[in-house]
Amino acid sequence: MSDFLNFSLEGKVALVTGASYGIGYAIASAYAKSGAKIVFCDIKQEFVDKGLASYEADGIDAKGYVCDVTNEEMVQDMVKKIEAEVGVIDILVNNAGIIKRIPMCDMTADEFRQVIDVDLNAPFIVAKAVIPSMIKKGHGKIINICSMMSELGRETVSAYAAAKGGLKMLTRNICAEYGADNIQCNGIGPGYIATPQTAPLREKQADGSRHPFDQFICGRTPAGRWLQAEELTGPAVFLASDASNAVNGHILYVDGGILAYIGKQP
Ligand code: NAP
Ligand code: GCO
Repeated sequence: MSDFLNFSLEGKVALVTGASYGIGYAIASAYAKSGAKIVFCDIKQEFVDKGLASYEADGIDAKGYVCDVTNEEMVQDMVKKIEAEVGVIDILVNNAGIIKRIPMCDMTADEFRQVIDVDLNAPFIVAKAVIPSMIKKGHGKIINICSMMSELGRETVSAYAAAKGGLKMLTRNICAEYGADNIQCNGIGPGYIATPQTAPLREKQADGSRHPFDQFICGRTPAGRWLQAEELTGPAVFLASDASNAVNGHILYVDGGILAYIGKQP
């Protein structure tokens, strides 16, 4: 089969940041099932250990590293260790992220900076750490996990939207700067996914009714439901494989149709 129809990740080394659970875990697991060697990081050893146990339970041989992706020295050390212990990173997924849902005028500058640090500065730091070896190897794939908030705003998520909007443009700029080195940098923009990050938006109310936001999002999604992290894995494998070598600087929205829909009529 020609490379251009090749969805396999056989023999590739994939680093997924923040992949002990949630979206990162789903993507890393799919990469393993597509033949890749998985390495992931999390900020605490206890979460790395929990992630390793989950991967093992799923029959996946993963390697975990403790690394705060906002810390450039830790990231550089981690990438050197991965290159020595596993191999040069062929695929990077900048997945680690946080959100703070606070009305903008109630948010401190430090809280704003914390979100920008993890959701925008860290993808820059990790990409900068892996690109030199990708250039030497002659290829690389970088996938940044963007968001509906790369395109839309909503109350209480100013820092997150600013970060994810910036991540969309960082994605395009890495494409522009390193496309000639056969590095493809694309984004995935998930819709609303049922993970720990969105659990507060789905919590049952005291009277047992659905959370208002839960009802709102189902009305804004043509699919009429929250999406599952596993529904991102096909697009993620595509963007990590040779099948997408001519796709660069693109944000692939996997949102159940949210961005195409004005919302269910009342
Ligand atoms: P999640 O459940 O909160 O998981 C986030 C992961 O990132 C956790 O493993 C967390 O580790 C890790 N992390 C956070 N800060 C870190 C740091 N400084 N260094 C290393 N790891 C760090 O989130 P998720 O829902 O899976 O989302 C993953 C990505 O998708 C995020 O970028 C998010 O913005 C994006 N996204 C999510 C949705 C959604 O609806 N869920 C939709 C669009 C985009 P700890 O647990 O140790 O903090
Ligand atoms: C929120 C949600 C969203 C999702 C995701 C949507 O509070 O609106 O957390 O931001 O996490 O980014 O694509």
